[in-house]
Amino acid sequence: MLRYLTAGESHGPALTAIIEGVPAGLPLSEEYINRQLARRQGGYGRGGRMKIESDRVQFLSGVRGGLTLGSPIAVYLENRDWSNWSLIMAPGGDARLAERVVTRPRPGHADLAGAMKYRHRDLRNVLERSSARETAARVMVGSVAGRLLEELAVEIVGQVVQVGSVSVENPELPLEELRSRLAGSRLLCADRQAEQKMIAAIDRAREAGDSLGGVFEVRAYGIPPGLGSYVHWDRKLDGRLAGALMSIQAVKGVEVGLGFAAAGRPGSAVQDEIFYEPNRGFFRRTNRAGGIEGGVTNGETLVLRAAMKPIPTLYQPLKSADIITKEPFEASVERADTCAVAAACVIGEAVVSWELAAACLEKCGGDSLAELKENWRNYLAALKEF
Ligand code: EPS
Repeated sequence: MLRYLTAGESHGPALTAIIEGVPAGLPLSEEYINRQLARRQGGYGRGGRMKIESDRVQFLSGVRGGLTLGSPIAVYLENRDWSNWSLIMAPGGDARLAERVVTRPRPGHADLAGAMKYRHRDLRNVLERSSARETAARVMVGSVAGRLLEELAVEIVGQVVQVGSVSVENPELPLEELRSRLAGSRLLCADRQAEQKMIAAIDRAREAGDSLGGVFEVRAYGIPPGLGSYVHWDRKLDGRLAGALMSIQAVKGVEVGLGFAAAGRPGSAVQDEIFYEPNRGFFRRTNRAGGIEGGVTNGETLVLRAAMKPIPTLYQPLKSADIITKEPFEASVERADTCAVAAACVIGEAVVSWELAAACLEKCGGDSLAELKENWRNYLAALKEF
């Protein structure tokens, strides 16, 4: 079983993760994870914090000589901003803490509901953990899963398909073309014309003190039929993937395949008909289901989309009420991202990689990579015989 825990506050000393269940013998380097972290930090529209951070991990356990050991992998990621917050965030407490108590909940954040739940009188105790800084930990975890999937020839590709009201013309590009178009993109967008318009929209939003959301898509290529299961609700892979994507900060909606559009079509325009050719086996000519039927992968490309709301931290004031004085005030901030959809897309790739790696291990098991690959090959061979 693959599992992980993360810990860390946004302005605390570090983020950490413990990952358990990764087979032994998987080639894994800190640099590999750092490359994914750098992608998360990029994307046009990020704010001042990303100029401070330069996310780089250190393995504390579970990896030796460039290979996983099969033991828990502990990963450590330092917050550079910590040096500016070490008194306020000190575990031992400091007199200066009292002057910096946060009592003004920001609309759209976990601040107020979180404080009510945990009986906090300082909203910093909520916002430090609810912050999207935590997603750096999920990218480091997800990239370990991504490394495992590479060994099984599964490829995960994310692309931004909408920012604000600007959408890409055609998200259905062949994989090679999609890859090459994404390579030089500043927004993880494969449509250069749309990207220019998105960048202009982000500039306008920044000047207006506003923020923008959008939609990103994550595709998984090379997934065989039979991952996940129809037999019980918590084994349905679409449910797990949707839960993982939905748990990303600011994500408000998830679609698989046609998603919400399927509701408005007649049944004849929603299902994917099944064909058989001796050298190809069973296949579909359409992929409206997005690669999953009945909670089980069907061998077609997995297509998932997530909608991200505009970041709620605005330079424009929003009405709120103080938790101590109960007085109304207007919430505004000094530092925020204008648009983080490209970052969310990288996080989406990470959480999808995690769920798929877990599903692959559930299907084919293996304490070592060699054993997993043997089981995987046998499974693929059996599918050919079906
Ligand atoms: C975030 C607010 C900003 C973002 C942060 C998420 O941080 P700060 O409060 O330090 O200005 O930069 O994102 C990250 C730190 C990150 O690594 O992505 C929030 O409130 O969610």
